[in-house]
Amino acid sequence: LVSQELGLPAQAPSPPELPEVEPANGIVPHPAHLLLPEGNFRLAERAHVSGPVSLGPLLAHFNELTGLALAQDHDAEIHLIEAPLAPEAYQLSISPREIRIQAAGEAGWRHGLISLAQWALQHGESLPCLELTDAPRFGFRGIFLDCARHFHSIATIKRLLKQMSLYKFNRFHWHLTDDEGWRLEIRAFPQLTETGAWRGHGLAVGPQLSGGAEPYGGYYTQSEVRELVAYAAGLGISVIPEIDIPGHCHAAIKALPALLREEADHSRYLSVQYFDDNVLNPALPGTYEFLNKVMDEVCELFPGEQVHMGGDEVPTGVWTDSPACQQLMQQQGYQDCRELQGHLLRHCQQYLAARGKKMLGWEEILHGDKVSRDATIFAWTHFQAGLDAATSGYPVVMAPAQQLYLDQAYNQDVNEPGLYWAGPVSLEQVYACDPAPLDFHANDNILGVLSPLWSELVTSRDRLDYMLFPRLLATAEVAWSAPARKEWAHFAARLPGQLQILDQLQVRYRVPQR
Ligand code: TNX
Repeated sequence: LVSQELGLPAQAPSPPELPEVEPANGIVPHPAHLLLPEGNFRLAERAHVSGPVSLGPLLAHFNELTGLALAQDHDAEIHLIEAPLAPEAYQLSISPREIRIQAAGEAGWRHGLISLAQWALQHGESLPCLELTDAPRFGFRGIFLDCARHFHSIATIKRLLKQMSLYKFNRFHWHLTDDEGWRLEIRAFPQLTETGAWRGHGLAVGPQLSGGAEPYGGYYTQSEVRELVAYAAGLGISVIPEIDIPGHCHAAIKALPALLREEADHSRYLSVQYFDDNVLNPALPGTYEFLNKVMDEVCELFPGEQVHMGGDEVPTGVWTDSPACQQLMQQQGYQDCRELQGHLLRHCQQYLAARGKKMLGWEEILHGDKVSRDATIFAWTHFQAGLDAATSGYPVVMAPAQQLYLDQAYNQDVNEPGLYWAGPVSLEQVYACDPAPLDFHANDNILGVLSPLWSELVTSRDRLDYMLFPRLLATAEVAWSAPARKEWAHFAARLPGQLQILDQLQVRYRVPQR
């Protein structure tokens, strides 16, 4: 059955089932099928690896993780072998004489090497023998980092990408713009980062408004972005940029008032985060001039197919007193203000489509019912929103705040850092998330999972580690492992071995408490 599920060739009858791995030393995410035959393999620090392609980058990553110095050579004891498996599937076999990793190509070999790296990090040079067959449950396995509320350096992001690769994530959702800062260099509008990437005391964007406080912030140059995207690709991770519009645009509006503000607009509103001037106006020509140029540069910078345009949390009351909006509504026969948001996002979707890209957005991009069914919906307010979107025929990424938000506190203890609006979110709650319940009829539309780390409160790398780990491991298993392979007690028993790995990688995780 396993071989059929994974698209593996039929095999000779497998050996009798041996007891599974002592959970204390296990692999996360839990593989689809695992046997532990007798014996051990001695892994030399400079062992040789053979393979049908040049393995340089794959081995460099393995060596960095494990501290070993594997090198490619024909005369080898570790073999990467081409086999007709599904693209991300792999088989890892460790026998006393040799190690074999079979896969259709790079993605599978990488997964196999990662499992081997976890095994080596836990067992040292004497590796217990292993027969492992594996493939992911979902194709979209993502981690999200908000780099707008607080700026995180390229070095910090690279470190996160390495950690993600150790748990077989393949999407990095990069939140690049928000009220508190615009972090992406856009050549057409230098003001966006000259002004919009900095803030001083309080929430005012721009060092000149800092009231004496040191300017704080930062941004990514286009060459840094290109380098990061290439770095991620080397780890099997594609980077999804997010330009969050039309809400969450305080920094952009402050930076480009002549283009983005309508003087005669007297609408009064307040965003959830207390901004009263953070929404783009869908009826201004300047808005389109701005967005088109931003999208041009984004499409060029990010080779992936997916571009996230935000769409979340547009406050009520916006646009009601805008002459330009009133005119557009009349012209188009719109009844509801929310149609203006749909109008703008439909433009973005079409503009991106003409450049070969697909638009992604938070669930509110459905407001006004104007985007077409190939927009991917990121469900965040609650689980049911994802099921509803999938039922309506949209592809969906599940990111329910109550289960997968890593900015929420782990528990209610007064000293526990984090937000609470959807929480607390314990390790066990993350683990319990099942993104595609067995009896749900539109499971085919559920692409996978995203765990976001919003960073209003993430002011340091230690805090980042603390909020992410070990919850990121639970998300990894939610995204990868089949429901039949997921059991909290088993995961909890495998955790100490993983924490030991995180110690070796100097990750400042939260020590799990009862
Ligand atoms: C809601 S989730 C937001 C963010 C906040 C987050 C805090 C979403 C699409 N929008 O702007 O940072 O809550 O948890």
